[in-house]
Amino acid sequence: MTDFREIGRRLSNWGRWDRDGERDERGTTNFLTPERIVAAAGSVRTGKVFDLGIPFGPGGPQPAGMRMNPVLLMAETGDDQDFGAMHFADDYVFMPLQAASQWDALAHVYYDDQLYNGFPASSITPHGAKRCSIDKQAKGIAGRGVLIDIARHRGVPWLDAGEVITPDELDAAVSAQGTQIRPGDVVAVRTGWRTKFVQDGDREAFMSAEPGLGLACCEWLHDHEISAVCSDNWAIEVLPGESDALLAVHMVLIRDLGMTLGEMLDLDELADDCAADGRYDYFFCAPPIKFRRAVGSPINPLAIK
Ligand code: UVW
Repeated sequence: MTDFREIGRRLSNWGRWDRDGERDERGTTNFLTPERIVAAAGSVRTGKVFDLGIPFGPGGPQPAGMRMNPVLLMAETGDDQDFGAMHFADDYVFMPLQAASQWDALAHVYYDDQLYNGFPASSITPHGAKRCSIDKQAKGIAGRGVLIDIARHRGVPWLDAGEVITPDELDAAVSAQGTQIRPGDVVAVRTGWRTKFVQDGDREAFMSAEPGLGLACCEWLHDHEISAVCSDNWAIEVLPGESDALLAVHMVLIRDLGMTLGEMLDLDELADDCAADGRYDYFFCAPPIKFRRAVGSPINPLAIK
């Protein structure tokens, strides 16, 4: 079995972005420098916008159990109001912040009593995370996005549960697409797992296992100085995983590299367009909602070509 701790130690970014006595809480989104954001704007050529968020509602992928799908409740419908000509509608949403398209904050996953950059696990309290919460990513996340369409590269509608994506396969797909990976890129890896869910609606199957990145991909993401990684599955990584520890890729990426993960994105329309015009890069923009001390945030990411 692969030792995720050894990989984590080797790839650690702890201390890398500490400045003037300030300990960093943003991690790899520090790769999104002003120069790279200016360069990323060059990927906008047609003005086509792709909405990569999945719908937030009762049709979501959460099965009965740990998390639930978002519930919308109307506080006002405009009925029975007496404000003259004006009527208004108001609403509430109840949802786990991890229930649909989302960023994982750097406080979302930890091990051995330490979060990213050595902050103690006790930073996470019943009132939220005092360190590495999602609002620390409020300035972004925006920059050059690159889609790596593994399902298309394999010539299948989707990869099956438990199928591992390796660094060699990432390289092969990138090269077949004619794409170049640059430092600071936000990479989106398409497995087709959401495509399958849209077809069969099987929540238990969607959540009980999945195809995804293997542990060796942590090094690939580190060496390419990727600022964030996204996927169309729910955990980025292959499940069951290759380590005896659950969510080993999460532990290395979030806690050791300081890399935020974008989960449950809808990459299908974008993937079709990239295959049609042969261009797999775009301007990517997905700011989190600034929930104070939260360990994740719903997002509606945009890819603009
Ligand atoms: C866990 O399930 C712990 O993580 P995520 O929602 O990031 O996949």
